[in-house]
Amino acid sequence: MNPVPPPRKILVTAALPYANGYIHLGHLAGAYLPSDMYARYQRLKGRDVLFLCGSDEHGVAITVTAEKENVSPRDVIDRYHPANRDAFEKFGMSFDRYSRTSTPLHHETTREFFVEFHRRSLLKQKSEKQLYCEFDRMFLADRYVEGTCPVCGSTDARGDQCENCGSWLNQTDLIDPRCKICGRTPVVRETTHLYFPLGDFQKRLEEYVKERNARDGWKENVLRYCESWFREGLEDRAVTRDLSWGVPVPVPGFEQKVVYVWFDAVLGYISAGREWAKEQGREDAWREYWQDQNTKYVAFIGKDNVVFHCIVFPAMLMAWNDGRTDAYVLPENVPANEFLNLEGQKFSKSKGWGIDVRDFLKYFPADYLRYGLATSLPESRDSDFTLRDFQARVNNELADILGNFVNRTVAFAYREFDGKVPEASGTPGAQDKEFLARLESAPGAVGGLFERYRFRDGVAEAMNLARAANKYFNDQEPWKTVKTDREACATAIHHCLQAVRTLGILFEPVVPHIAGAIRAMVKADKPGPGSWDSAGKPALKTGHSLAKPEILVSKIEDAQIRSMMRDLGLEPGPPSLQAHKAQQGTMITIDDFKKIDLRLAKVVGAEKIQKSEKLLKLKIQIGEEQRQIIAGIAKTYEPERLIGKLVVVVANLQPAKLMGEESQGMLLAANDPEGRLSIVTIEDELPTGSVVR
Ligand code: B3M
Ligand code: ZN
Repeated sequence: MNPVPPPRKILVTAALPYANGYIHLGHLAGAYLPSDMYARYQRLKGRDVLFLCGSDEHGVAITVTAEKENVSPRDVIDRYHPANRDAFEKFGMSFDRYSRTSTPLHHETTREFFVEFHRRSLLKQKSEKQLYCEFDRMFLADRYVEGTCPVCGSTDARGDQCENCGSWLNQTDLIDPRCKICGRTPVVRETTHLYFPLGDFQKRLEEYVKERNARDGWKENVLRYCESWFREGLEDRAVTRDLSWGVPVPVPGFEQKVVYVWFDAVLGYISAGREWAKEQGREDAWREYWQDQNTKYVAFIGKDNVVFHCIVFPAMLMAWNDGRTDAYVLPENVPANEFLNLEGQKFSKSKGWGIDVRDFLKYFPADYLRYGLATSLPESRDSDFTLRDFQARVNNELADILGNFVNRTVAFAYREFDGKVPEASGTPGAQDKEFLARLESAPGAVGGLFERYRFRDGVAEAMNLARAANKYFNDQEPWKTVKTDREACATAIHHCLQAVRTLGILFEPVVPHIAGAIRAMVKADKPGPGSWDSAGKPALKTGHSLAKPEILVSKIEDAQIRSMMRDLGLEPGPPSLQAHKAQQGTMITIDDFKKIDLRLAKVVGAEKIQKSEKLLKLKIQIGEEQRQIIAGIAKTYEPERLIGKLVVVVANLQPAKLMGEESQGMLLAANDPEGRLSIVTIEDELPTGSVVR
């Protein structure tokens, strides 16, 4: 007999969020929900998973927050670390360890790497010109300086990185630099730092990305970022900073400086593993994952961290591995997501636009949010999370498809078959066979997508199974056959109950709480490691008793969304909410109304806007004038259908930019609470420019 091979080890990490603010929905959609779905799925596949994360507690992100709030960096991290750890837990993140980088153990890991590199003379000492604020009397490391990005021209690039174009910058390249603390223009002074020879690794890094991509299929967006780095050419990078908050540099003469935050942050993943092992009482257990070349290591991140995970971290690990026998595994894949917007706008702390997880979960269960996010993940491009979509997904899919199928099936068995699984004694017909085959193949279909980091599609596939199950139930018409052909009825319900259990496993990675409730209804065991593959095979025995049916998912009312938006100060809401507000609003005078210049216009051109599902770019004629209007009607109107239509526009609205396009006015349209929409048109052909009242 062949010995059973040990289960494949999978190491999963999710980016370490800075402990300088609360986790919001954008973070979840970037790295956290996908990594958790992946880890949960792999455990069900029977793989030996270690899932690590923690707070990033060093760097200027922390010290700037501390200065702004007039507290110490320690105060900042001690506030946000526990808050974020708890928020993740409520959201259902199944980390094996959520650590933090301020621990002595992490400082030790960082020192180990640094000292090793220094001992092998890898780090080069260089004196370079850096920006120095004479007023604040300090070198302006990283985010302490802002200015205009030399690559894209964005005016709020930071010393180390431009968020707008993703470039990793050298601060002296910034145009019009200014001190983040006092706003003054800094001077250039010389300072000495230690540099990591990233350029020396370029060839090997290119090979590495190529090889891993060939093996595990890297995402297009990630490959594109890497290529552009390689094209520019990698350079030596300073790995020390003139700051006092961080890991002190363990090299004589440099004790007054700290290690660059990104150097220590990526090592935080390793420290989290060491901490986990310690807690297990097996201090070296972390090596079984990190230092076994058969481990598959997957690093989940958001797009702004690509360079550090696909280039810097692998280079650091290569450098370590070159001189050691205790070699680390490199990421097999780095499935970075793009950004999630909220109601069409970027999450922005300074503009007060966003929803923190801890706030959201005061209003809705974590699984609703998980499902809403899973169906709108920014996997290949930026995506938009709207509360209207969220509500629709929960109501129309989670409640009406999944919840309804489970409920009607169990309720039927409860009522007609004594709360037990009836016998499937009838001869299976074509529909039965087809349905059973579908059930059996579902775990492979959903799992195959998860393996390829296509979580949106995987979740859609799982929901499709629930759809197919509802259809099977409908086609079988058990409510009729219960009177005419009890055997056929029992057979159908038997199959439906098996499907309930299957769904209770396949939905575990995305909505673990609801999946548990589904399994509880058919009294199915908690799925153990390895249960994924057999999830589609009938497992409930005839006569197996069921629990009392319960409503699994209750629908979200408009009012619930409204009250959350109001409490969180989020305006504007979805169209139905705006309409509602208008109805409730105060009365206006005729003079107020006269301020609005409504005009008849003709649509003379219309086209889709790339990257937007909602927006159309219209060219309209108002008298002599032609204008461009960006209208959110693409889901209802094909551009061609609009040409020649007589419409009504607000002609004196201040121009605004939508998706980079200027909109010079607004088109009137009616919206209903279901999100349907109809533009306002004029019946008879009056001249364009005519006043509308
Ligand atoms: N803290 C940046 C961020 O939160 C950084 C990630 C570290 S991952 C090692 O986006
Ligand atoms: Zn200053």
